[in-house]
Amino acid sequence: MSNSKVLELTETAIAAALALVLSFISINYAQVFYLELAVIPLLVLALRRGVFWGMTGGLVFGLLLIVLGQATILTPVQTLLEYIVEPLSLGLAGILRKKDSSQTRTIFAVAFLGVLIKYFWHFVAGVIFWGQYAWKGWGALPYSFVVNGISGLATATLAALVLVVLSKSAPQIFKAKKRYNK
Ligand code: 218
Repeated sequence: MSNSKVLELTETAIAAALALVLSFISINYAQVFYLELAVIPLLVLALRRGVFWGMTGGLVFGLLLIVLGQATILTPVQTLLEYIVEPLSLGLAGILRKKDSSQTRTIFAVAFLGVLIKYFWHFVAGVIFWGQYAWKGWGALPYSFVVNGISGLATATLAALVLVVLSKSAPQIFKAKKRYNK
């Protein structure tokens, strides 16, 4: 295995582990309002390493949530959608990364695209599986749209702000090392 693969694998493991730690201090208010800090290290990974490693980090994180009993499981298909397809697809935002991804507009674009894709799956799962929790008089579709729209916007905004602050103090976080320099 080349040195660069070792670096990428190590960074992927660190990002997934950080995401797991952050998931413990994220907000999940009554399964209605979510503020998910876990996306922050996964977006850093996508910004540094692009789509493949971003998706791999997301997959590892989603599997960790399931294995450690941290996933909210309603049905097998819902679990697949919200804890495998969803974190996998967050990494797709890495398609917008640059050689130097520390620019504010790159960070905003990746954060909003990634979280938009992620919350698209939560919205779909919400319509199919979470309808029984809808407020009185609300259909599953508008309920899921409002719940996931607000949570997605809040999560994307917070993630983008944190990443931009990080990029000002430590821009090197967003520039991937090509290979290990002795
Ligand atoms: C309408 C509705 N309510 C709840 C959920 C579940 N959901 C939403 C956002 C984020 C997450 C992942 C938390 O780790 C989950 C499980 C939904 N999809 N739709």
